[in-house]
Amino acid sequence: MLKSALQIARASYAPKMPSVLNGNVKPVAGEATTAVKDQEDIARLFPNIYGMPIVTFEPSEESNASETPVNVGVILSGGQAPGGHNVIAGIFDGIKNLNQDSKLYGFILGPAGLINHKYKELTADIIDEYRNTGGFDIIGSGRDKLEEKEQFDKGLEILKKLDIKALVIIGGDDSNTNASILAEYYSSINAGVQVVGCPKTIDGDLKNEQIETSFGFDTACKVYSEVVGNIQRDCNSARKYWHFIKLMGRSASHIALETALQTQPNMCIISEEVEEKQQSLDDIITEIATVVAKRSEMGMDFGTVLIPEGLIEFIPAMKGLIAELNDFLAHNQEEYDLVRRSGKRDYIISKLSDENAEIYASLPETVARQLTLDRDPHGNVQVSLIETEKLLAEMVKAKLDKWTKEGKYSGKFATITHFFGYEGRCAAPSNYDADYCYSLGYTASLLIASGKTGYMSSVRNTTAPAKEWISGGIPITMMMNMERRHGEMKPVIQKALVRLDGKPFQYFAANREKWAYETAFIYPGPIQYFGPTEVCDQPSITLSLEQAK
Ligand code: FBP
Repeated sequence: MLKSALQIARASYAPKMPSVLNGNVKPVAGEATTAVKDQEDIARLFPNIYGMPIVTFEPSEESNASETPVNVGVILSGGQAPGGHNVIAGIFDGIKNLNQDSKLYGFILGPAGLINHKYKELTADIIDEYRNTGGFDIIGSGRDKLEEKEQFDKGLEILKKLDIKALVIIGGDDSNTNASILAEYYSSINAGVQVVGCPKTIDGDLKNEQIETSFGFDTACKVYSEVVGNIQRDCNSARKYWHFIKLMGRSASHIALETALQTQPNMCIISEEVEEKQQSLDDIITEIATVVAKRSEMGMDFGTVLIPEGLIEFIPAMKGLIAELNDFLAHNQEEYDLVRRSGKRDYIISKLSDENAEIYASLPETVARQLTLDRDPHGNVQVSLIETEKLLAEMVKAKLDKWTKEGKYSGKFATITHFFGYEGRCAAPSNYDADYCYSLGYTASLLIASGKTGYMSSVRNTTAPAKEWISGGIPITMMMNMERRHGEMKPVIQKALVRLDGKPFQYFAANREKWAYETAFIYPGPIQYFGPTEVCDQPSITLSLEQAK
């Protein structure tokens, strides 16, 4: 494979690790834990793995060497996130350190690989090819859900055949929820297979008191901030466009918020605030148009607006419309597919409640169509396919046209729209993600060596230099509560949305007025991999603010 000079240099980068992981360790257990909410239900559903203590690895006199090989299986689940290959490299080095004959098997294309028995052994040569690289292409990823007993049993067949002692599931909140269900099931039947999770998602919404951040968030946000910064410099040079920029994040607005903190755009919408204030689409449009008009009066017919991908589902009226559409299409998809393209919009309008029909009819043609596109495997609308950035740009234009007619506005308004998501998900991991991921993987191997199951690998104190990071494991049930999913109450890991009382949002809220009118753009530039630590090793601003004492 031909490689760039940077790839070659990057291949030999040795991730920085918590110093405790350089020697032998022992797990030190804390107090018994409880679930964040609905403790009785979670305890009842997870009788074998509920209540376990948090463990922290501390130096030990005793060797961690294992007399027998420790074979491990690994699955990459869900969307790509920078650093996944380093988690796998960390697991590999960790289990080889336990016993040189240990083997690592990767299941191909996500959870489906386990069920269909598609796997490959990840040898030293393969691992070395992928160290410090972005992407999940070493084994591929997939969004199939592991949740049925038949799937667990089918998986167990291949795990037994390969003499696999433990399975590491690298995924987001749903995949780690399923990891704990699998851990519970394998414990209940004494299958002899441990299950350990790893916190992944660029969305940054798998975090809590114990898990500081999900991996990939840091790199993805740095990539988006680079391009948003470049756009802002262009914008400030030409002074003739308003850029409407949508940023990934299925539900939470962490990515948009972090990118705003790094680049100081003129506006950034935060979905969680829209929901809290019960804003309508028109409220958001008016808010943007007001800033556009005021900047225009100040002689600035240009600017940037950041829009979180999940926005549409946080606008209360749109949420109601989408819920009705999800439900309707779940039962009538075939009939809908048979309707001619030109008649689809009227067909949907005729089937919705009066209130939702009115909202649907008011939407531009493209967005109305996008709201009825195929659902994801969970039955949800695929927000990454909805062009919210175009919707907002068009509607702000319509509002300004109206104001022009009413003599309230006389500026120019030319827009360019962008969507950044896939550009950042497979970027070469920043030093933070390269180090964090390798440590997460290495820690997972130690959790396995300590016989733990139903735990998530955890590396904490990551705003300090890496040698001071704390390695350990968090019982997954501790992060769970009961939520309604598809009409049924299910145990799930709580999704971490942007907290309006949190320091990152508070910092943004305190500065946004200034950023709107002063053009205080920041241009962060590209991720730096080699150079001074203050340039190369900084964590995200979100994490730094959250962890600030
Ligand atoms: P994960 O939570 O599975 O990591 O994926 C997050 C994400 O990148 C979202 O930001 C985005 O909405 C979605 O994946 C896109 O999904 P797909 O990869 O299926 O296009």
